[in-house]
This record gives sequence, structure tokens and C-alpha cells, in this order.
Amino acid sequence: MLTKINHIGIAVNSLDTSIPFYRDQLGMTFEGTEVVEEQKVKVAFFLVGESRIELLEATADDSPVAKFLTKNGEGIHHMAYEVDDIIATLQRLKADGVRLIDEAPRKGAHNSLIAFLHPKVTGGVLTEICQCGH
Ligand code: CMX
Repeated sequence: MLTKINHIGIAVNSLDTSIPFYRDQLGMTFEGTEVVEEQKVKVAFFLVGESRIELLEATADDSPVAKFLTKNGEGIHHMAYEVDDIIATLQRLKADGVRLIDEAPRKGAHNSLIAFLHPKVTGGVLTEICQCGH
């Protein structure tokens, strides 16, 4: 069902401030930015070997990332796992009674399909599953 970790999401106050640190100081390969309208975020992706880091900046006051930043400040926001078939995975999780935030996939970055599981059932970690566009 889960095939690998797709990325780790980190909420930041400002992409303009954080991108140079991850790119220039840590030396990660910067893959560019994208606005994900449906999630009210602007994201920046970095490649580290085969792994990816996603920085998230809120684009609206009612963005989930704005709420997270107000409550916690900057920090790890979610873990994203790749799946081959997101619809089948969501159906199976729902049938098992797992608390889902999204019962149907939404549009994520890079034309991916994404859905979130509630942090209350995952040990306090907001968990994303994604059927990837990259
Ligand atoms: N990681 C861990 N726990 C989290 C969390 C996070 N990112 N966000 C919220 N929580 C916890 C809160 O601490 C809170 O716990 P307590 O009740 O113990 O205090 C609980 O979940 C409820 O949180 P809240 O602050 O009251 O916020 P909401 O219930 O309004 O929303 C959530 C929380 C997870 C349902 C909402 O943020 C959501 O739907 N997230 C999914 C969408 C998303 O995050 N999109 C942005 C990224 C998109 C992308 O990567 O493209």
C-alpha cells in the first residue's frame, strides 16, 4: 500500500527567508515553488538524494498552515507517503474506520493527488498519502 516516504513538510513563515538556508547552507537541490490553491499554501520542493523536503508558506489567513504557525510556530507539519492507488487506499482506510480528513483525493503540488489522515489517529503526526505527479 505505502511504497515510500514522498516528502516531509515543514511549515515556515516565509519561503523567501527559508529557501536560501535550505538551498545554500544545507546544499539541497531546489526544485522550484508552486502555489497549491486548494490548500491555500505556496510550497518549495528540495531534493536530497532520493528524498524530498517541502517547505510550506500560508497564502491566506484561513490556511491550515497559518493556523499551525500561529499555534506552534515553524516546524515539521506533515509526513507524506506515496501510494500506487490513492482511491483504493482511502476506501480501505475508511472501511477500517480510520479517521480521514479527506475521503476523496484533492489536487496537490506537481499534479499529484493527495489526502490527509487526522493527526489524532496517527500518533500526533499529520499524515498525507499521495499518488504522485513526480
Ligand atoms: N500536525 C500534528 N498535529 C496537528 C497538526 C499538524 N500539522 N495540525 C493540527 N494538529 C492538531 C492540533 O494540535 C490539535 O490538537 P489538540 O486538540 O490536542 O490541541 C488538533 O490537531 C486540532 O487542530 P486545530 O489547531 O484545532 O486545527 P483544525 O482542527 O482546524 O485543523 C487539521 C487541523 C489537521 C484537521 C487541518 O490542519 C487540516 O485539515 N489539514 C490538512 C490540510 C493541510 O494541512 N494542508 C496544508 C498542506 C498542503 C500540502 O502539503 O500541499
